[in-house]
Order: sequence, then C-alpha cells, then structure tokens
Amino acid sequence: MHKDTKAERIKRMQIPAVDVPPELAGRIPPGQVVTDRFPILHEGEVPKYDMAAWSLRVFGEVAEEKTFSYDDILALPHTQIQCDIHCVTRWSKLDTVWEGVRFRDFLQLIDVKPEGKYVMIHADNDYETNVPLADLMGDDILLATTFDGKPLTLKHGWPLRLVVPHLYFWKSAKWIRGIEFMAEDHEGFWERNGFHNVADPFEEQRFSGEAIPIPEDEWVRKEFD
Ligand SMILES: Nc1nc2c(c(=O)[nH]1)N[C@H]1C(S)=C(S)[C@@H](COP(=O)(O)O)O[C@H]1N2
Ligand SMILES: [Mo]
Repeated sequence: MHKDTKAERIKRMQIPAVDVPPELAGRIPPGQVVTDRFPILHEGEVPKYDMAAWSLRVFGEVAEEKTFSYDDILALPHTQIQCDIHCVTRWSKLDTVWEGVRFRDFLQLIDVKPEGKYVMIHADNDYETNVPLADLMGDDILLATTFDGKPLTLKHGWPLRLVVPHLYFWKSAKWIRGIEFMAEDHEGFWERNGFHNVADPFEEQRFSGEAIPIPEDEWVRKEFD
C-alpha cells in the first residue's frame, strides 16, 4: 500500500528525460525541466484581501514585536533581482525578475534577539515554511511586491511574497502575513508532509524520507501563465 501523500506521489512519478543545453549546465539543478511559462501552485484558495486590514506581523525572538501596513512596506527602499527559480515539481524558470524589499534590509528595522536563528514564514491560507535566518541574508532574498515589472498577480502571491531563489520554491511563500523568529527550527507545512527541511535544489533535497529522485509532473496539469 502506498501512502497517498504528495511527497509519495512525486516519488512514484517517472523521471523526465532532461536535455540541458551546454550553455545552461550549472544553472539547471538535477532532475529539473526549464519552462518559459509560470506555473501557479499552491494549496487551498487564493486569499481575498481588504488592504486596509492587511498587516505583516514580525514576532517571536525579537526585542519588540512590530506590525507593518502595506503602505509601510511600499515606502521602504526596493531592490530588483533577477534569478532562476526551481520548484520541487521539477519545473525551473530562468531569469525571473522581481522587485521588493531585500530581507536583509528589512531586518534593519527589527531587533532580532541573538537566539532568533530560525524563521517561520506565516502565510495565507494556513501556509507556513521554515528557513534558517542565515539563508535569508543574501542579496537576492526579497519580500517581493512585483514580478516582471508589474505588481504581483493575486495567484502569484500579491500583495507580498517571499522569494528565496536558492531553495526549492515552496520556501518562497506567497501571501505572507507573519515573520516569526525562533530559537529552534520547527517544520513548516511541506516540511511536515514529506518534503526536505533544507530544500537545496542542487543537492536534490526534495524529500525527507529515502532519496528517490523521481519527478513530479503535476504542474503541467495545473494552471500557469
Ligand atoms: N501561501 C502559499 N505560498 C506558497 C504555496 C502555498 O501553497 N501557499 N506553495 C509554494 C509552492 S509549492 C510553490 S512551487 C510556489 C509557487 O509559486 P507560483 O504559483 O507563483 O509559481 O509557491 C509556494 N508558496
Ligand atoms: Mo512547489
């Protein structure tokens, strides 16, 4: 009997034949397929927002809890990045362009206690994902408000999503509402459901169980733009 979790389904699927052009070698993690389209993947519903009531709450191991309105976020200095993104369902998209507040810059507003070494990103609807703080300090980690020069679409995470290009894209939570600093690592939604805690695509850290490098082609049956 197979357990029918998403992680188990992914493991059972066939590995696609991947032909990586030599000029892209090194940019495409093992087992990934490049697409020009932009798949839309999430659990649950796309949230509906009353922006007057929207807030981003920063809490946990901080000297002072803080809450930001969307206008507060928009007023912060914005940075543009270009990056490749890699979903555990085996699509990769190259040279994506995002704008937003660099996480490291945002942290200048937050007095994180020395013990706050881990972060839980809380998102709508009932989504969360964990990332070590050290993984969020890079130049290309954004609290993103735009994609491809335009405001994020609702389905891609408007008004605010995290972008963590060096980890599988489930760590890049859409619709984020809370940033929690933690003294110990705790698992997020997919991390509790069979996915790898670290999620480095170049190490193929897809699953937390046995490392069966098998594809997910689920995304081709879903929505994309
Ligand atoms: N809030 C929320 N964020 C989420 C998800 C989700 O289910 N809920 N899914 C993640 C996964 S698995 C992926 S691959 C990306 C997909 O982002 P996209 O729909 O913009 O391509 O969002 C991530 N962020
Ligand atoms: Mo994903």
